[in-house]
Amino acid sequence: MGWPAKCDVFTERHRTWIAKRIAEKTQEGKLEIDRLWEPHTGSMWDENETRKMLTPPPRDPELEATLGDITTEVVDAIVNAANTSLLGGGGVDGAIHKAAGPELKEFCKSLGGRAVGDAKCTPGFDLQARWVIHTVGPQWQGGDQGEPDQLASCYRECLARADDVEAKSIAFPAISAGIYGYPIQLSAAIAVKTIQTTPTNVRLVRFIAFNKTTFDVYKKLLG
Ligand code: AR6
Repeated sequence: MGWPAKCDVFTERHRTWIAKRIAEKTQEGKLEIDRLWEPHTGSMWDENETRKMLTPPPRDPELEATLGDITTEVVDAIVNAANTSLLGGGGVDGAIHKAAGPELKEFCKSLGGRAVGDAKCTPGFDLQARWVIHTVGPQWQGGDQGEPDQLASCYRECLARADDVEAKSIAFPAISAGIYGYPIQLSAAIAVKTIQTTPTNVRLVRFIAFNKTTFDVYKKLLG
């Protein structure tokens, strides 16, 4: 079977065939919707429907760990481990606000804060990253006060906000693993597992470790 001749409906057989071709092309890294569209389809085809059908389902993002300072990351979005006020603080929050410049705080004033486990996107202002996604991690209280679910929620919500703004690459600090006291072994395991199990259009997720111990934990988890 080949590309169907001009027609105004996709038969089930055509859909199956096209899906198979897409899977092959995606694996080869050669999926080019415009080229697939052009010679084989015509004015009687609904272009939007075709494009929707030709868009492959999201693939798993690439995951990597880096040792360094998140404020210098060249990605679409960096994540800030903020507090519920979203108005800045110490740790990575302070570093991000300092590097982004005073406009970030001004912008954050209009947001009205955020609950633990939630996330909100702002521009990156003076940062290399176009976006900052602010999330509020839980404070470690021994692990039986809902902290694991709240931390997982932070990672999920950050990916959702990244998808909202069509960010394709994102860098995360070890949310809650500093001032909020979450043990790094536990927090990193939740970070990696949540990212691996959350559907997203983000293509690259980078875990930024601020020290060697944290870096080693991520490296081990990522294999
Ligand atoms: N780049 C990458 N990671 C960093 C950087 C940096 N520049 N600076 C620190 N880290 P923390 P939390 C690491 O304390 O635990 C703030 O006051 C750090 O080593 O920044 O979620 C907020 O306003 C650690 O591994 O965030 C809140 O009140 C990780 O980032 C509170 O701290 C998170 O450490 C949030 O505490």
